[in-house]
Amino acid sequence: MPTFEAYEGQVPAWCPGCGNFQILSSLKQALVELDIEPWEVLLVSGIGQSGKLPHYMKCHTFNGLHGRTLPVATAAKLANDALHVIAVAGDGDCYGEGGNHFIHAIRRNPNVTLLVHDNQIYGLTKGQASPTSDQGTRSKVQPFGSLSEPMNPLALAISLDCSFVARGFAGDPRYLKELMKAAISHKGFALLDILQPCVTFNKVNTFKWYRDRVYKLEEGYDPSDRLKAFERALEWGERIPNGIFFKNNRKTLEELVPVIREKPLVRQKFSPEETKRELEKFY
Ligand SMILES: Cc1ncc(C[n+]2csc(CCOP(=O)(O)OP(=O)(O)O)c2C)c(N)n1
Ligand code: SF4
Repeated sequence: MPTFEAYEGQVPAWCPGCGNFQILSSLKQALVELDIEPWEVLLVSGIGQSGKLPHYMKCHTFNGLHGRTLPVATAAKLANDALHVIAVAGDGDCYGEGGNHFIHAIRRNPNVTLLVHDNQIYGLTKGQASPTSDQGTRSKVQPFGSLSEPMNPLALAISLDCSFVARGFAGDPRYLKELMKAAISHKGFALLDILQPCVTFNKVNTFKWYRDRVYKLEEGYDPSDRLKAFERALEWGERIPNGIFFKNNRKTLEELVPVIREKPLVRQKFSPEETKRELEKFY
Protein backbone atom coordinates (compact mmCIF):
# COMPACT_ATOMS: atom_id res chain seq x y z
CA MET A 1 0.00 0.00 0.00
CA PRO A 2 1.45 3.44 -0.87
CA THR A 3 1.58 6.04 1.90
CA PHE A 4 1.22 9.83 1.83
CA GLU A 5 4.76 10.13 3.23
CA ALA A 6 6.20 7.99 0.41
CA TYR A 7 5.19 10.73 -2.02
CA GLU A 8 6.91 13.51 -0.03
CA GLY A 9 9.53 15.45 -2.06
CA GLN A 10 11.45 18.68 -1.41
CA VAL A 11 10.09 21.41 0.87
CA PRO A 12 7.90 23.75 -1.25
CA ALA A 13 9.19 27.27 -1.92
CA TRP A 14 5.72 28.69 -2.68
CA CYS A 15 4.42 31.75 -0.78
CA PRO A 16 2.70 30.87 2.51
CA GLY A 17 -1.05 30.59 1.83
CA CYS A 18 -0.70 29.82 -1.90
CA GLY A 19 -3.44 27.61 -3.35
CA ASN A 20 -0.76 25.32 -4.78
CA PHE A 21 -0.29 23.69 -1.36
CA GLN A 22 -3.79 22.20 -1.41
CA ILE A 23 -3.29 20.99 -4.98
CA LEU A 24 -0.11 19.21 -3.91
CA SER A 25 -1.67 17.52 -0.87
CA SER A 26 -4.85 16.58 -2.78
CA LEU A 27 -2.78 14.93 -5.49
CA LYS A 28 -0.74 12.88 -3.02
CA GLN A 29 -3.90 11.81 -1.21
CA ALA A 30 -5.67 10.93 -4.48
CA LEU A 31 -2.78 8.68 -5.55
CA VAL A 32 -2.67 6.98 -2.15
CA GLU A 33 -6.43 6.33 -2.22
CA LEU A 34 -6.20 4.97 -5.76
CA ASP A 35 -3.52 2.56 -4.47
CA ILE A 36 -0.98 3.84 -7.00
CA GLU A 37 2.68 3.48 -5.97
CA PRO A 38 5.17 6.33 -6.60
CA TRP A 39 7.12 4.28 -9.17
CA GLU A 40 3.95 3.87 -11.23
CA VAL A 41 3.57 7.64 -11.70
CA LEU A 42 5.23 10.09 -14.08
CA LEU A 43 4.64 13.77 -13.32
CA VAL A 44 5.45 16.14 -16.16
CA SER A 45 5.54 19.93 -15.89
CA GLY A 46 6.63 23.04 -17.75
CA ILE A 47 7.81 26.29 -16.15
CA GLY A 48 6.06 28.36 -13.49
CA GLN A 49 4.98 28.05 -9.87
CA SER A 50 2.82 25.11 -10.99
CA GLY A 51 5.83 23.69 -12.83
CA LYS A 52 7.58 23.25 -9.49
CA LEU A 53 5.02 20.76 -8.20
CA PRO A 54 6.93 17.66 -9.37
CA HIS A 55 9.96 18.84 -7.31
CA TYR A 56 7.79 18.49 -4.23
CA MET A 57 6.77 14.89 -4.89
CA LYS A 58 8.71 11.65 -4.94
CA CYS A 59 7.88 9.70 -8.13
CA HIS A 60 9.16 9.80 -11.73
CA THR A 61 9.31 13.44 -12.82
CA PHE A 62 10.16 15.51 -15.88
CA ASN A 63 10.43 19.30 -15.75
CA GLY A 64 10.58 20.66 -19.29
CA LEU A 65 10.14 23.91 -21.19
CA HIS A 66 7.41 26.50 -20.60
CA GLY A 67 4.23 25.39 -22.39
CA ARG A 68 5.63 22.01 -23.45
CA THR A 69 4.07 19.82 -20.77
CA LEU A 70 1.63 18.01 -23.05
CA PRO A 71 3.91 16.87 -25.90
CA VAL A 72 6.31 15.39 -23.33
CA ALA A 73 3.49 13.69 -21.42
CA THR A 74 2.00 12.31 -24.65
CA ALA A 75 5.35 10.91 -25.80
CA ALA A 76 5.97 9.31 -22.41
CA LYS A 77 2.56 7.64 -22.47
CA LEU A 78 3.19 6.30 -25.98
CA ALA A 79 6.55 4.91 -24.87
CA ASN A 80 5.31 3.30 -21.66
CA ASP A 81 1.58 2.94 -21.15
CA ALA A 82 2.11 1.18 -17.82
CA LEU A 83 2.80 4.58 -16.25
CA HIS A 84 0.11 6.90 -14.93
CA VAL A 85 1.16 10.06 -16.73
CA ILE A 86 0.04 13.27 -15.03
CA ALA A 87 0.81 16.62 -16.61
CA VAL A 88 0.72 19.73 -14.41
CA ALA A 89 0.66 23.24 -15.83
CA GLY A 90 -0.23 26.85 -15.08
CA ASP A 91 -2.94 28.74 -16.97
CA GLY A 92 -0.24 30.73 -18.78
CA ASP A 93 1.83 27.60 -19.35
CA CYS A 94 -1.02 25.49 -20.74
CA TYR A 95 -3.43 27.95 -22.34
CA GLY A 96 -0.89 30.61 -23.43
CA GLU A 97 2.57 29.26 -24.32
CA GLY A 98 1.19 25.73 -24.73
CA GLY A 99 -2.21 26.65 -26.17
CA ASN A 100 -1.63 24.84 -29.44
CA HIS A 101 -0.52 21.68 -27.63
CA PHE A 102 -3.65 21.88 -25.47
CA ILE A 103 -5.90 21.84 -28.53
CA HIS A 104 -4.09 18.99 -30.25
CA ALA A 105 -3.70 16.84 -27.13
CA ILE A 106 -7.49 16.95 -26.80
CA ARG A 107 -7.85 15.86 -30.44
CA ARG A 108 -5.27 13.05 -30.08
CA ASN A 109 -6.71 11.78 -26.80
CA PRO A 110 -3.70 10.16 -25.09
CA ASN A 111 -4.53 8.56 -21.74
CA VAL A 112 -2.97 11.49 -19.86
CA THR A 113 -4.32 13.49 -16.90
CA LEU A 114 -3.87 17.26 -17.12
CA LEU A 115 -4.05 19.35 -13.94
CA VAL A 116 -4.07 23.09 -14.61
CA HIS A 117 -3.28 25.39 -11.66
CA ASP A 118 -5.50 28.23 -12.87
CA ASN A 119 -4.64 31.34 -10.85
CA GLN A 120 -5.71 33.69 -13.69
CA ILE A 121 -2.24 35.25 -13.61
CA TYR A 122 1.38 34.57 -14.55
CA GLY A 123 2.61 33.78 -11.03
CA LEU A 124 6.33 33.06 -11.36
CA THR A 125 7.00 36.17 -13.47
CA LYS A 126 5.23 38.41 -10.95
CA GLY A 127 1.63 38.79 -11.91
CA GLN A 128 1.11 39.69 -15.57
CA ALA A 129 -2.33 39.00 -17.09
CA SER A 130 -2.70 35.45 -18.43
CA PRO A 131 -5.15 33.95 -20.96
CA THR A 132 -7.74 33.38 -18.19
CA SER A 133 -7.43 36.84 -16.58
CA ASP A 134 -10.67 38.79 -16.66
CA GLN A 135 -10.80 41.64 -19.14
CA GLY A 136 -9.68 44.78 -17.33
CA THR A 137 -7.25 42.95 -14.97
CA ARG A 138 -4.64 45.52 -13.95
CA SER A 139 -0.98 44.68 -13.44
CA LYS A 140 2.39 46.46 -13.70
CA VAL A 141 2.50 45.65 -17.42
CA GLN A 142 -1.26 46.09 -18.00
CA PRO A 143 -1.69 49.45 -16.21
CA PHE A 144 -4.89 50.17 -18.18
CA GLY A 145 -6.21 46.67 -17.58
CA SER A 146 -6.00 43.60 -19.82
CA LEU A 147 -7.59 44.43 -23.17
CA SER A 148 -8.31 40.83 -24.21
CA GLU A 149 -11.36 38.68 -23.58
CA PRO A 150 -10.51 35.80 -21.21
CA MET A 151 -10.28 32.32 -22.63
CA ASN A 152 -12.72 29.69 -21.37
CA PRO A 153 -10.68 26.46 -21.25
CA LEU A 154 -13.63 24.24 -20.29
CA ALA A 155 -15.84 25.50 -23.12
CA LEU A 156 -12.95 25.12 -25.57
CA ALA A 157 -12.27 21.55 -24.38
CA ILE A 158 -15.95 20.58 -24.64
CA SER A 159 -16.21 22.09 -28.12
CA LEU A 160 -13.31 19.80 -29.14
CA ASP A 161 -15.08 16.74 -27.66
CA CYS A 162 -12.44 16.34 -24.91
CA SER A 163 -12.74 12.97 -23.23
CA PHE A 164 -13.06 14.32 -19.65
CA VAL A 165 -13.59 17.93 -18.56
CA ALA A 166 -13.78 19.01 -14.92
CA ARG A 167 -13.17 21.97 -12.64
CA GLY A 168 -12.09 21.97 -8.98
CA PHE A 169 -11.12 24.55 -6.35
CA ALA A 170 -7.96 24.51 -4.22
CA GLY A 171 -10.05 25.83 -1.30
CA ASP A 172 -12.06 22.57 -1.25
CA PRO A 173 -9.25 19.98 -1.18
CA ARG A 174 -11.54 17.05 -0.31
CA TYR A 175 -13.68 17.50 -3.38
CA LEU A 176 -10.58 18.36 -5.42
CA LYS A 177 -9.07 15.01 -4.41
CA GLU A 178 -12.23 13.20 -5.59
CA LEU A 179 -12.10 15.02 -8.93
CA MET A 180 -8.42 14.10 -9.27
CA LYS A 181 -9.24 10.45 -8.59
CA ALA A 182 -11.93 10.53 -11.29
CA ALA A 183 -9.58 12.26 -13.76
CA ILE A 184 -6.71 9.81 -13.13
CA SER A 185 -9.05 6.80 -13.39
CA HIS A 186 -10.61 8.03 -16.65
CA LYS A 187 -9.45 6.30 -19.85
CA GLY A 188 -8.54 9.10 -22.24
CA PHE A 189 -7.35 12.67 -22.03
CA ALA A 190 -8.64 14.25 -18.81
CA LEU A 191 -8.62 18.01 -18.15
CA LEU A 192 -9.04 19.18 -14.56
CA ASP A 193 -8.89 22.97 -14.37
CA ILE A 194 -8.23 23.99 -10.75
CA LEU A 195 -9.13 27.42 -9.39
CA GLN A 196 -5.95 28.30 -7.50
CA PRO A 197 -5.74 31.58 -5.59
CA CYS A 198 -2.38 33.34 -5.99
CA VAL A 199 -2.30 35.23 -2.70
CA THR A 200 0.60 37.45 -3.77
CA PHE A 201 -0.32 38.75 -7.21
CA ASN A 202 -4.05 38.18 -7.70
CA LYS A 203 -5.89 40.33 -5.19
CA VAL A 204 -9.29 39.84 -6.90
CA ASN A 205 -9.75 36.06 -7.24
CA THR A 206 -9.00 35.29 -3.59
CA PHE A 207 -10.06 32.24 -1.52
CA LYS A 208 -13.02 34.28 -0.27
CA TRP A 209 -13.97 35.48 -3.75
CA TYR A 210 -14.15 31.87 -4.93
CA ARG A 211 -15.84 30.57 -1.75
CA ASP A 212 -18.65 33.09 -2.31
CA ARG A 213 -19.21 31.84 -5.85
CA VAL A 214 -18.16 28.21 -6.29
CA TYR A 215 -20.84 25.53 -6.18
CA LYS A 216 -20.98 21.85 -7.15
CA LEU A 217 -22.89 20.66 -10.22
CA GLU A 218 -26.15 19.24 -8.89
CA GLU A 219 -26.78 15.54 -8.28
CA GLY A 220 -28.34 14.02 -11.35
CA TYR A 221 -26.30 16.25 -13.66
CA ASP A 222 -25.58 14.22 -16.82
CA PRO A 223 -21.93 14.59 -17.96
CA SER A 224 -22.65 12.81 -21.26
CA ASP A 225 -24.80 15.69 -22.54
CA ARG A 226 -22.32 17.77 -24.51
CA LEU A 227 -24.58 20.75 -25.23
CA LYS A 228 -25.64 21.07 -21.59
CA ALA A 229 -21.98 20.75 -20.56
CA PHE A 230 -21.09 23.60 -22.91
CA GLU A 231 -23.86 25.72 -21.45
CA ARG A 232 -22.65 25.10 -17.88
CA ALA A 233 -19.04 25.79 -18.88
CA LEU A 234 -20.10 29.28 -19.95
CA GLU A 235 -21.38 30.04 -16.44
CA TRP A 236 -18.86 32.38 -14.76
CA GLY A 237 -19.28 35.36 -12.47
CA GLU A 238 -21.64 35.38 -9.52
CA ARG A 239 -21.85 31.55 -9.69
CA ILE A 240 -19.02 29.26 -10.74
CA PRO A 241 -19.79 25.53 -11.13
CA ASN A 242 -17.34 22.83 -10.06
CA GLY A 243 -17.47 19.13 -10.87
CA ILE A 244 -17.32 16.83 -13.89
CA PHE A 245 -18.85 18.78 -16.76
CA PHE A 246 -18.32 16.31 -19.60
CA LYS A 247 -17.15 12.74 -20.24
CA ASN A 248 -17.04 10.51 -23.29
CA ASN A 249 -15.57 7.18 -24.37
CA ARG A 250 -13.25 7.84 -27.28
CA LYS A 251 -10.42 5.51 -28.31
CA THR A 252 -7.12 6.62 -26.85
CA LEU A 253 -4.07 7.51 -28.93
CA GLU A 254 -2.25 4.41 -27.60
CA GLU A 255 -5.07 2.22 -28.89
CA LEU A 256 -4.92 3.83 -32.32
CA VAL A 257 -1.18 3.93 -33.12
CA PRO A 258 -0.54 0.67 -35.03
CA VAL A 259 3.10 0.14 -33.91
CA ILE A 260 2.28 0.27 -30.20
CA ARG A 261 -1.26 -1.08 -30.19
CA GLU A 262 -0.07 -4.53 -29.13
CA LYS A 263 3.04 -3.58 -27.15
CA PRO A 264 4.34 -0.21 -25.87
CA LEU A 265 7.78 0.90 -27.09
CA VAL A 266 9.59 0.03 -23.85
CA ARG A 267 8.54 -3.61 -24.23
CA GLN A 268 9.56 -3.90 -27.88
CA LYS A 269 12.88 -5.37 -28.99
CA PHE A 270 15.41 -2.67 -29.82
CA SER A 271 18.23 -3.43 -32.23
CA PRO A 272 20.63 -0.53 -32.93
CA GLU A 273 21.96 -2.37 -36.04
CA GLU A 274 18.50 -2.82 -37.51
CA THR A 275 17.62 0.82 -36.76
CA LYS A 276 20.85 1.92 -38.49
CA ARG A 277 20.03 -0.24 -41.54
CA GLU A 278 16.53 1.26 -41.75
CA LEU A 279 17.82 4.83 -41.43
CA GLU A 280 20.47 4.25 -44.08
CA LYS A 281 17.69 3.68 -46.61
CA PHE A 282 16.98 7.42 -46.38
CA TYR A 283 20.59 8.60 -46.86
C1 LIG B 1 8.69 30.39 -23.97
C2 LIG B 1 8.80 31.13 -22.65
N1 LIG B 1 8.14 32.30 -22.52
C3 LIG B 1 8.20 32.97 -21.35
C4 LIG B 1 8.94 32.47 -20.29
C5 LIG B 1 9.00 33.25 -19.01
N2 LIG B 1 8.13 32.69 -18.00
C6 LIG B 1 8.60 31.84 -17.06
S1 LIG B 1 7.43 31.41 -15.94
C7 LIG B 1 6.27 32.36 -16.72
C8 LIG B 1 4.88 32.51 -16.17
C9 LIG B 1 4.28 31.28 -15.58
O1 LIG B 1 2.91 31.51 -15.37
P1 LIG B 1 1.85 30.35 -15.38
O2 LIG B 1 2.15 29.41 -16.49
O3 LIG B 1 0.49 30.94 -15.36
O4 LIG B 1 2.17 29.55 -14.06
P2 LIG B 1 2.20 30.00 -12.52
O5 LIG B 1 3.59 30.52 -12.26
O6 LIG B 1 1.15 31.05 -12.36
O7 LIG B 1 1.89 28.74 -11.82
C10 LIG B 1 6.81 33.00 -17.84
C11 LIG B 1 6.07 33.93 -18.73
C12 LIG B 1 9.63 31.25 -20.47
N3 LIG B 1 10.31 30.66 -19.47
N4 LIG B 1 9.53 30.60 -21.66
S1 SF4 C 1 3.40 34.02 -6.51
FE1 SF4 C 1 1.30 33.30 -6.37
S2 SF4 C 1 1.29 31.34 -7.44
FE2 SF4 C 1 3.41 31.83 -6.96
S3 SF4 C 1 3.80 30.82 -5.01
FE3 SF4 C 1 3.21 32.92 -4.56
S4 SF4 C 1 1.01 32.80 -4.19
FE4 SF4 C 1 1.59 30.92 -5.26
